[in-house]
Amino acid sequence: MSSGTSSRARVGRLFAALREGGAREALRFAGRSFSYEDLDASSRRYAAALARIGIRRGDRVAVFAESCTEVLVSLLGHYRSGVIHVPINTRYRGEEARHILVDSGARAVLFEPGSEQASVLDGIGPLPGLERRIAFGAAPAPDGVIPWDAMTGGDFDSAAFSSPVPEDGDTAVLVYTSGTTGKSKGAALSFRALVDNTSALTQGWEFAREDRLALALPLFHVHGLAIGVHGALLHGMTILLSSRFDAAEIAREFAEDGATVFMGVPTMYVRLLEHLAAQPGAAKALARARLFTSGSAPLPAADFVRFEQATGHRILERYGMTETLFTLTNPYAGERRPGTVGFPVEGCSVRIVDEAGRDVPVGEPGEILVQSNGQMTEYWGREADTGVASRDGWFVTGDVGQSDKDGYVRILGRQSVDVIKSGGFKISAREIEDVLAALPRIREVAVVGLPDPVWGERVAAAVVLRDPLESGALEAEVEAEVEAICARALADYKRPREIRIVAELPRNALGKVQKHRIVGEVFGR
Ligand code: MLC
Ligand code: AMP
Repeated sequence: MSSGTSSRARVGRLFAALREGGAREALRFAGRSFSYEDLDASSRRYAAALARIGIRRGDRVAVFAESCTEVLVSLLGHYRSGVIHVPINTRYRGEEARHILVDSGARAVLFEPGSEQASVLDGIGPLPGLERRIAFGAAPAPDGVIPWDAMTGGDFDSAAFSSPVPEDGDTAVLVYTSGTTGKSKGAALSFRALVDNTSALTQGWEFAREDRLALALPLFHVHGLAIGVHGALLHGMTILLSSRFDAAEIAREFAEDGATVFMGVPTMYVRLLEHLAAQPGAAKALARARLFTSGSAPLPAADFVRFEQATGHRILERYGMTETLFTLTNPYAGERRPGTVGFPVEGCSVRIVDEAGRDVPVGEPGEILVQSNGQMTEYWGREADTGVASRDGWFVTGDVGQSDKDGYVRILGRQSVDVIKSGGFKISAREIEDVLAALPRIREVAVVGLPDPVWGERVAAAVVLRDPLESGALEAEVEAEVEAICARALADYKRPREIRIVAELPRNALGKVQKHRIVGEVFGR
């Protein structure tokens, strides 16, 4: 469970603000404000309640809920007790969520009755090992489910969990991420990785106690979770939390709640720009901000320029990955160069190599390898996959990049056409292909990402039918079937937005499907 020395220095740093923050505002959510003292006390009660129900250090507890106070309190409670926090993407449907619950061996799951996630859990039904369900929110907890009050209310031993239990090498979270293969894998991130990497990154960005972070990124991925929550805790900042992103609400937080920092995926900046076009008055409040950052997908240089014209801010773009956390960033003080992700974060090294693994000259494209102080410990329970991801001590990102003469790195794309990034979510083309291939009418299917100005990429599918196409009506039927099976089996953002029926898929001489040709020849992009 723990690796190396038994230091607790990083865990201690993560909890310093809770220990010492007192009455300062730690969190604002849905119009309510919580001090550091409040978060300290409620997360201690929650940790004590976990112990009472027999959940211990090293056990996994899944959280399947939109961002809210309870999600944050449970995260802190898990950290205190050394229980591994397993967030699940709230857009996931039955099979996707079931896979994470089973793969992580979760002993408990936290959710909100009446929510979409509650119906998904109902559909999944009982699972061996998943002994407890914990509910929060206004709706009453169903029979057999532990209500939130029982986890955080009432008396508790005030000394319990005042010192967090885990060591720095312990796994803090399992963040599930897709790869080129179908099923998602859990990246095990230790306290050491989270604290070392996040503090290096955010010190560079001059995060400070006075900052108020407008946080609308989901807390089930590392962008919102690692930089957002850990960054804010390490600097004792205030989090202005939204359950989901809404451009008008972000603008309001800058105008009325004193927000100073915003982090987003590029799609959120497109939405903010649309909002500013409709409400030009909002730009004034954004102009007063201290910092805007972008990551998780390429920020088009044109959006960088439009945002600067509207607000005077040059968005600071950085690059990262669930498995390695954040490895490249533009400088805070120096030139933030559009279309680039800057330089290695302190504690990280980056190489750009050719197919033989040799460093390429400046300006030449190559695959990006990284060594990171935020490197995951393993893919949970998947030793072979963990091994394959590393080459001579370097993590193989699968991304292609080049550096310029000043050392700024530019991300050019990915090695694999089977990985799609849409709105900042990573999507496995294979997973969608497997779902569509189950339709009796479909003989073959290839899923690709099409370039898109709002989403970065949009999911599209080229389909070969078992019977030759008879009429246009059939095309509509196929679309309806695809839509229906996706609605049952896949998160909404994975549904193909364009479907084309083709006589055959383009292949090379060896019979391998050529996806780049599908993008051009079938979809005309
Ligand atoms: C929503 N939709 C998407 C989508 N999100 N379509 C494609 N890609 C997406 N990412 C679709 C829905 O299916 C729906 O379609 C329609 O958009 C409206 O849904 P919504 O729920 O109202 O969308 P919205 O809330 O506006 O969501 C957009 C978004 C969201 C950008 C806020 O996608 C998001 O939170 N993305 C952030 C992902 C993230 O945090 N990534 C970090 C990974 S970590 P329809 O047809 O049903 O109407 C990482 C490492 C690193 O990458 O370096 O950071
Ligand atoms: P994830 O697996 O969801 O953590 O996504 C990581 C991937 O997101 C990386 O491997 C990149 O492909 C992509 N990514 C992250 N940040 C950037 C960026 N600034 N520019 C381009 N791609 C990015």
